Amino acid sequence: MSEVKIIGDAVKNMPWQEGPAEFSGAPVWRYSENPIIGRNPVKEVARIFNSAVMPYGDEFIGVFRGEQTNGIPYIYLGRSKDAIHWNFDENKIQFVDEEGKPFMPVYAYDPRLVKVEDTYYIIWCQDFYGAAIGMAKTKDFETFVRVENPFLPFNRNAVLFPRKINGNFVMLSRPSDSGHTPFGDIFLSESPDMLYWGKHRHVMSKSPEWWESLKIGGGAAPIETNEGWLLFYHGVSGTCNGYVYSIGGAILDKENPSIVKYRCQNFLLTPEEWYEERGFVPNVTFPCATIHDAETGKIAIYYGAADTYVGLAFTTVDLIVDYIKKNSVVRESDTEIGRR
Ligand code: BMA
Repeated sequence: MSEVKIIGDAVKNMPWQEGPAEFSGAPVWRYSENPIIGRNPVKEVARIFNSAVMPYGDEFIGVFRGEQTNGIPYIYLGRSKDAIHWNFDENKIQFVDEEGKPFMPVYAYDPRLVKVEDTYYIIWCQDFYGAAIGMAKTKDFETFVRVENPFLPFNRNAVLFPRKINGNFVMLSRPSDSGHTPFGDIFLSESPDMLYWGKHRHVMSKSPEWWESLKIGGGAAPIETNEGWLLFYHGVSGTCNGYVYSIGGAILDKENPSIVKYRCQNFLLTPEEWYEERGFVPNVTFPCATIHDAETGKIAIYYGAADTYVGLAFTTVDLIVDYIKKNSVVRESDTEIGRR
């Protein structure tokens, strides 16, 4: 067994459930009480899914995709003592501009929550004359100030790295089209100031494996380990009956994360349970966050299920890095610097 180390903080009260002694596939197991968030969780919100959580003080906080009963998605704040049972604010997060004036997106979905230095950033998808990435920052989860939109449309999937690399903020994103995008690779962009983004690099493409043969997109914020950045992402396959979203894993180079060091050819989790196969959009497992404990190496993966629920799955950094390395296939488009 490897001795991989998570570089980060210890998490008090880490959500956890022991796994089986043996695995037939990837060493990832679902929480037995899944889904952890059911239908109609908040007044006028039909479903919460594709949401991101993190430790906050001795407790937990999260930004949740709330699909309102009128069909418009917005981001809601939630708090929890155990990262499993969540209390949501009834009102959606109120975003303001730099002068403190209300500045709400038309809609907002698939939020990620990432702390870089002393600031928490929320990254989501919104309308910017077409689907694009929106961002806001907060230090206290009371005032949420919008940050300039980092990219032009169309782009519907972005997540920040939890620290600057070589002095710059780094963001993964997946440029797309205006529809349900039957293509898509993961790219990386850098910014010195969260205002101007550049030094764009290609990180990884879809692969010939069935579960990620149509498109891929970044998922949870990368986890720093001594082996590199551990990335849980989503891979999509196009069946005759619609898309299937599975969870994949890769390890990116620490100093130059457009280089993929290892990439698991097998999915880590694919829709199998009723709450993943049945819902508003069937056959979706969509990772948006992890909680990870540097002391024990435990990892809890939070994923949207069937665009209807939130599911929780577990692994450890030793088990998952070992599995990704043993089943790794990297191609030229993964290992190159990604600059043409
Ligand atoms: C993607 C996004 C996700 C969603 C998925 C499956 O394009 O819209 O929010 O979970 O499709 O419907």
